[in-house]
Amino acid sequence: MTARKIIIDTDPGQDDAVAILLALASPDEIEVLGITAVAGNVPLELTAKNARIVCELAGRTDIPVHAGCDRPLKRPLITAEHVHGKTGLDGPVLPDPQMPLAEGHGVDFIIDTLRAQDPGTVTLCPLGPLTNIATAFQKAPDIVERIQEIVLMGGAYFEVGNITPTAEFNIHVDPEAADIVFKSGVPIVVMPLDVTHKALVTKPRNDAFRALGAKVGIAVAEMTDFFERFDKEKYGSEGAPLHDPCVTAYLIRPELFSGRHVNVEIETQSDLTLGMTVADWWGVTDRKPNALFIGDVDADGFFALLTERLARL
Ligand SMILES: [Ca+2]
Repeated sequence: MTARKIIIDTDPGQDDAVAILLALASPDEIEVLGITAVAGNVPLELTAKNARIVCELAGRTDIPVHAGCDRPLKRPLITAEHVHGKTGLDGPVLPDPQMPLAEGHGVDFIIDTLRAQDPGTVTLCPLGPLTNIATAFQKAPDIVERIQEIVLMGGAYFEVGNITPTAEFNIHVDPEAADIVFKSGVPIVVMPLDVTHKALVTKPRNDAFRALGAKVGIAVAEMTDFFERFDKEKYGSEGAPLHDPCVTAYLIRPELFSGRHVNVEIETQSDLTLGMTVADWWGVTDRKPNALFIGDVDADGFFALLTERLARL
């Protein structure tokens, strides 16, 4: 099996950090061509910095990290410091990155990489608002058919919403960008809240990260400790959901996940339900399926994979 080539588009975010670490710890399955930062959980300056902090934590200063778009296509930026803390990566004390940002805009990196690689060999992994991806599609429509697949974290159907009663954060922040991506015709795999809310960092799972003893395991345990305060208070759940790592885990062990190939459309008009992912889970329309919408995960298998891989860093 040759490693799958991916670009990670991200707004770190503690859970983004874990998703990136999982990818970097799995070179047999995943080749990270580069990372593009986008404004989301925190402003771009911080997400671009945090992405480099994570690469340095993994000892991978060779990964190019590009800064992308600093605001959504048509709306002011909404951020989530209430979840992730002021830095976006609150929890562990990690040094400021020494590695510089790679030259060139993140959107151009996505375009140039897709044009340079063979068609159908690059997967995009968006872990934040879809601004960079949609901007790349608008600027260079020729790249759309060169994408192998998009595996993204975003949306919700049964869990409905987290930033509003009916919308998940990533999609709500830039619904116009999400609309462009979901209408693009690219094969899409969606990790909605429906599945990520089943990937909970319980105390034993957090202890397993910490017990790795290495720098990475302890940092991840401290990140999820921080992240957890918010979700325990909000949902009364037994631990914090690890949203974004579902994306990179799917690339390594897709059999851990199950879902349905359905039509997903994005609400862009209604103030009340802006950014809602209207998934035709029950097949009640004749709208054409455009996404594999994941609904379930083998959570024990997921955490076993994560712990085993983080131990390698
Ligand atoms: Ca994220």
